[in-house]
Amino acid sequence: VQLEEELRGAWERGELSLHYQPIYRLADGRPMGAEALCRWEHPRLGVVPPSVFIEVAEQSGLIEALGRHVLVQACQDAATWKQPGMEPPFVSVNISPRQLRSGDLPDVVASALQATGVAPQQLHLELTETAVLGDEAQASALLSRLRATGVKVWLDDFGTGFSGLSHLRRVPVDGVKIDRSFVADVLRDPDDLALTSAIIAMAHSLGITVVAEGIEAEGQYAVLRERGCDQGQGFWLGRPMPANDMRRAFRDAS
Ligand code: G
Ligand code: G
Ligand code: MN
Ligand code: NA
Repeated sequence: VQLEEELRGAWERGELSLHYQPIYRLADGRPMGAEALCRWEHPRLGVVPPSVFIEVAEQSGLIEALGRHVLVQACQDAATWKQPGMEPPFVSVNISPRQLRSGDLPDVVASALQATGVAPQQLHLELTETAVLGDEAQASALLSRLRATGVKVWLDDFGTGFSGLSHLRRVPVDGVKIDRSFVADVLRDPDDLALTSAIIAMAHSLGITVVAEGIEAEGQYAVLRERGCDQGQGFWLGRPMPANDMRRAFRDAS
């Protein structure tokens, strides 16, 4: 309860900020965009990781206001990444199950885009597989509505849910992010490599982009590229960084 009280108003007090982790095209190593990751600089406790406070925000309902701030800030930052003559880098924003269920997500997304002048194609929403699992028909309708605006929808932590590959036929998404638990063992465990290759092949047959997360070693990058994985992120490629550093990195890559 105390953390919840302290989280209330934390955005307004400037304690919350977004860091960005770059996402690269594996074929040529070009940075394509970045995932926004929220950080809480607590006045007493120091940095509180989102694995702790997002859950608190989700349980308490604070996630709805926090999620609106995050979307606007992420779009504001992404607006500064555009370079003349290059495709603007995308920003990928995590959406929690409660945000997805709240019903006003399409409006919240539309107003964030409008306020910042960011094109819908530049915004990706990361939904967890479990969030869309509950009511497949309702989730599909919502995802279709979001995608109709031009925003791209990615399934996060893909492979960890129950439904797996068959789900992809019925839930309309633009991309899947292979969970880092598979990527971690892709060089050691033939089953994980087989599963990862199957996800890539299946997703591609449905026209879906595949992103690997948690790439921590060059060997993982190499094998994923060889298997046709489209994009990737991870500590070996780039750690989450403040918005200014991210902007410079995109500029230097252009
Ligand atoms: O950075 P870290 O590995 O601690 O992130 C832990 C979790 O917090 C991840 O699953 C990530 O998706 C989630 N997360 C980070 N930032 C946000 C955010 O702005 N909104 C939501 N809903 N989840 C976030
Ligand atoms: O659940 P989600 O995919 O949104 O989680 C993103 C989190 O993963 C971020 O908090 C980020 O810090 C973390 N992350 C990013 N790259 C790596 C990596 O290479 N290894 C590990 N262990 N975590 C990573
Ligand atoms: Mn994510
Ligand atoms: Na993930």
